[in-house]
Amino acid sequence: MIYVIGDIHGNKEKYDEMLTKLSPKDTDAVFVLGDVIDVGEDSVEILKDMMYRTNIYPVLGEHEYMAKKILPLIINAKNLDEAKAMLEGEDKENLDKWLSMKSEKTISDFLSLNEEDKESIIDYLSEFQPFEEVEANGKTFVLAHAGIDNFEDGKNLEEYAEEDFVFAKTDYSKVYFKNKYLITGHTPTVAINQKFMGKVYSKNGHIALDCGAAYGGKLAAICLDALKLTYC
Ligand SMILES: [Mn+2]
Repeated sequence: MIYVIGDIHGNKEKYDEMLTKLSPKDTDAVFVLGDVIDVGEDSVEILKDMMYRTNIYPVLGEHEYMAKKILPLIINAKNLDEAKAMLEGEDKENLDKWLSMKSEKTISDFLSLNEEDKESIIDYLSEFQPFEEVEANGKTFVLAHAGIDNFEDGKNLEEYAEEDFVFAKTDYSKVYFKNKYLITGHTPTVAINQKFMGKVYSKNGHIALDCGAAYGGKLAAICLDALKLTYC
């Protein structure tokens, strides 16, 4: 079976609950659709759990994009204040931007790890893929955290930049692919259409999974083989 889980945002309770509900086998594949970290309290703990599971495949969100840019630069800082003081110019702007994305707890928890764990978190973040394309039950699915910016018909997915996938502004009224579904997180489904509050949005070749787990809503997952939804 192939599963895709939406934006977890540091909510370990819902992450654990979802994995318990899905109970993936070692031979199953669980794609985590980006924005695993920030907002919630348990980002680093979730990453540490994910990295030891061989059946979890992480997709890059803009929060991990910022993390993998900044964490290597502040790896020797003792705390957030020291991290702020050691950066300047564009690096400092990037840290400020990431902090405005509710990353303070993620950074503090990261800085309190031992050297080996810090290195393994940074290594793991580099494994997050900008997109994935998977087939299940005769259907093809493109997985991209926010969607695809600078979209051109027929353009190979490899040709897009990471930024096109993680910061995309997706037009949910537009059919991007004739024969493929586009699965995204990032945009809470309630922001696509009020009627989908707390529910997965599925229309026009889109499947949007972010049901607002970060803000008191639900964490959603889809089993691609059966197109079955699971909520926590
Ligand atoms: Mn996002």
